[in-house]
Amino acid sequence: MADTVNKTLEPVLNRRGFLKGCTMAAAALGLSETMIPKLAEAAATAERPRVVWLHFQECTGCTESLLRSSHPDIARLLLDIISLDYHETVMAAAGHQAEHILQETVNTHPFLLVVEGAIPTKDGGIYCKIAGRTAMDILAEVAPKASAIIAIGTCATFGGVQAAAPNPTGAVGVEALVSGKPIVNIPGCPPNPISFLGTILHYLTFNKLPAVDKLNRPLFAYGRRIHDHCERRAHFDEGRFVEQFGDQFHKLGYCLYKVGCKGPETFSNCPAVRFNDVDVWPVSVGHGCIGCTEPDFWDTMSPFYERLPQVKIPGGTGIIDSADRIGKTVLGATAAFVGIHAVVGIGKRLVKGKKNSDSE
Ligand code: FSX
Ligand code: SF4
Ligand code: F3S
Repeated sequence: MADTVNKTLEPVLNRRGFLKGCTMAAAALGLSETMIPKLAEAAATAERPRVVWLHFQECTGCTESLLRSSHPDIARLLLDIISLDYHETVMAAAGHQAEHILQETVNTHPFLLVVEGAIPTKDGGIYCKIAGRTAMDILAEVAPKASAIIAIGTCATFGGVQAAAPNPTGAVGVEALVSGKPIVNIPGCPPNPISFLGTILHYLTFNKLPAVDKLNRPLFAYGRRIHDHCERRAHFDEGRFVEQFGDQFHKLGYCLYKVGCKGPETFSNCPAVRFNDVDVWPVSVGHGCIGCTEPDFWDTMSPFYERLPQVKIPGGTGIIDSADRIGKTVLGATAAFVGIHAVVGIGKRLVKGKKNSDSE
């Protein structure tokens, strides 16, 4: 049945593309190069896990970014290593045939469940129905039969934009309704495809889901704060900020904190793994992070263009202000460096602090 899905996409990967995909996934997982053959072997020889992919309240951006990304290797590698038995967006089957496939898979085989989209709970869940059944009912039937659950996207993990105040449909993420099953959350609006692929490859290689933080996000992808591995961090530390979009400091690539960047409170691998073939991420193209991997970010991270209130900004004027003075100021510069980082250290503790224990 996976062939039904594969036929709508390009043919399977050649060996080179396969290894390239495994190499990217290994890097994202933080594994050493020596693990690449093991990853590739598991991907090639392990029994392809059956995957049932349910769509609820969402924009399908997660699927779009995964399967129609400009990086075809990721999508094709994924379709090489899993058997995507049910996926409403890309499967050829429709109507009763599609429902039959769903029933057959969940009732006769072990399978991984992927959920994309929030689940509306208000008024008996009537705000999202598929084949005459509510998302709540479908999840209640399918989730207990799954070996494990991957919630993909901020909608399926934390409710997403649908759950933004006043949350008119009572939208929630999977965890609010399902217990007693291993659940991995891969938030992001949409998340980076490599975080999903890395989770699947980890499952195939080590026979278990990856280690997670207290929000059930894989540590390999969400274990570090954006701010701590951002290429503009040196500007932050030096007190060099964009004051408004389009100003001279924006053109110089200064830190976006004052125009609303939420990197100091957001945990994700965006600066490291980046997006698309051109290696970009929001901050690299001049827009602050809006915190899309965090719970309730539509409420807690907005207004998106106002600065976070609890981050102490270093007031430095620069460690070395002239190349000519480098030699003379080395000792002073060292002292200034320590001083500035002490200030930033205080700032870090002032940042909500709710997840510091996970990442530091
Ligand atoms: Fe939600 Fe996925 Fe945002 Fe959209 O489908 S995470 S609205 S990008 O894409 O669920
Ligand atoms: Fe990067 Fe944003 Fe932190 Fe500035 S505030 S260093 S742009 S993450
Ligand atoms: Fe989202 Fe921020 Fe990354 S907005 S895509 S977590 S840079």
